[in-house]
Amino acid sequence: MSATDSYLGLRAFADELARCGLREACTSPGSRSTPLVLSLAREPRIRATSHLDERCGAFFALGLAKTSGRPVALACTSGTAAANYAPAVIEAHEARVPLLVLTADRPPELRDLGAGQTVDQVKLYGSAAKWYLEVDDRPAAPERLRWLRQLACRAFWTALEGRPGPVHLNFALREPLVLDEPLPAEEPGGGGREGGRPWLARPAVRTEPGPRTIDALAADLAARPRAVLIAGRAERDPMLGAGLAEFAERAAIPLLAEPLSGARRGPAAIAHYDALLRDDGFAGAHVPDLVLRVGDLPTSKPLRQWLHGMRSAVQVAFDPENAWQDPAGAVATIVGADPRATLTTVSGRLEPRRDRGWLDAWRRADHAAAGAIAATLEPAPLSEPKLAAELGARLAAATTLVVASSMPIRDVETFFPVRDDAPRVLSNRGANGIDGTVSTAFGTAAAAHGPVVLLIGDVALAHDVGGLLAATRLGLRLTIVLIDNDGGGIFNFLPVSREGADFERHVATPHGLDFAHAAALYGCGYERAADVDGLRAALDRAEAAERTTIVAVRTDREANVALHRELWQAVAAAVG
Ligand SMILES: Cc1ncc(C[n+]2csc(CCOP(=O)(O)OP(=O)(O)O)c2C)c(N)n1
Ligand SMILES: [Mg+2]
Repeated sequence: MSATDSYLGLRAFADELARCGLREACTSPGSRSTPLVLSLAREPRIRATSHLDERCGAFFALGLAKTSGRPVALACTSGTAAANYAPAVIEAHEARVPLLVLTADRPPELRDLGAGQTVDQVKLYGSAAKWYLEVDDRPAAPERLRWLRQLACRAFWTALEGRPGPVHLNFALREPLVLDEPLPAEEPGGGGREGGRPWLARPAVRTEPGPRTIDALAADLAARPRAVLIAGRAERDPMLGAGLAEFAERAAIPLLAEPLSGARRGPAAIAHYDALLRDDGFAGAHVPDLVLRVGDLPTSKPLRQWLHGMRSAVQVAFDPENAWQDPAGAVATIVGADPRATLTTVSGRLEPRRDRGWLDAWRRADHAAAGAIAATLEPAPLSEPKLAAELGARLAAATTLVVASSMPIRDVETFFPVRDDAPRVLSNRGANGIDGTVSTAFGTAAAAHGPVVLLIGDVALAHDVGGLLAATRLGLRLTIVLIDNDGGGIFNFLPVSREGADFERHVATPHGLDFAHAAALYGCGYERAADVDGLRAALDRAEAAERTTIVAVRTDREANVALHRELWQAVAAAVG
């Protein structure tokens, strides 16, 4: 077997991925992966970005795939290189993001014999990979090339369709790994199908609801007027948020939408449900009799507990991707049809004059909560909640906001206003990791049409500080809003915070890092903002800058807990 055979096969494979619609590949360096990486890089319809750290590369691919909605290919060498993909592959599985993970490996005759950089890569990502296949290295006969074309299509469509997720192909590659003659233009067997069509097309399926589903939902809504619509993270259908808002308004039911749903909009949206539901009096007096759930469960713990504690409410989940978002076993019906299509049809069946008293009660409470929050934050210095509220009010509709796990995503959920022109909000909430956040945001920046802002804590930034390399190496621009409370501020809310020095050292993990040095190392701008005016000016400058800028806001973990408690009390008093 010659290198020409390997390259002919991989050229057909890459051509077929491009025909399916793949546009992005993230490569990492190595020797065994050379034919794989060069074949992707040389396919003109694919943009191949290079990442020297596979963990960063995989999270970058995740951000690209989330933002674009298309599968993204990853290619790396053998050994621990491939293992470094694992966190992003797990997140992609949990969050249902399509990835094509292409790892290079030794052929069977070199495995488990002490050959260099060889580890067991068979099913390396376990159940996180939706589909796994060993791909051997074979002479480029016509039937082999036809199989590789079919394989590329199958991998692409498998990652994208049904429940999207990562597909792992492990390529055994034999030496020589580089060509010693030009690759012939002709492909044995004649190449792909006419007209640039993929070998195998798989038109997307949108599951329309059946008449019985519609009848049942319409009957539920008629019989149970105290309904709520809960919307959590849903990244696939860009029209879903507006569709849910329209339905909630027509049905006159409160819409409790996490910003990750894109549905915190329209007159039925309730922005401050997290703060409202912390008040037992409010939560108890506003128990619904029907709950419609779309997308992931929102992050809010009070919301989750409220949903879990309901005995009499009928809970209906829309789950076209078979994701089973119901840890408490509260859901009575799962509708597998597309939620937007279903609710649009149901809204045609609603009684024309539904009572608006239930929705109005929620809206009055939300209004009161917003007033209490503003009155508490207004006179106080710049804080974590104020920062979230400020971003919620200021970011333009064309912006994409990437939010780190821990307190940033919670503050965005609690303090973002209702806005019809809200920015798109993305977050790695499949597995809730704080890892790979910077890289995910750069991947988003590579795919988004408008500016990208990252809201991140200091521990999460320290965790993926190497991701900053994309700023200069790939020439990508982000505004990074860093909340630096020198440790994991989220843990100060927990009982473990009473454990003194052990808590500080092993849980809060203060590090004392000055991220100005990280900014300097990675060629980024750096500014500190001490108050709201300073923050606004710094954000203006960062957004106009040609390079990535870190805008750092220093906060105090204990004061942050006290402020959150003060805010929750103020909301409770306002609605009590
Ligand atoms: C990879 C990973 N490791 C550990 C955790 C547990 N964890 C959750 S939040 C957090 C601290 C995050 O700190 P920071 O980013 O500074 O945000 P803050 O809590 O201060 O808002 C940690 C370590 C996690 N979610 N993911
Ligand atoms: Mg922190």
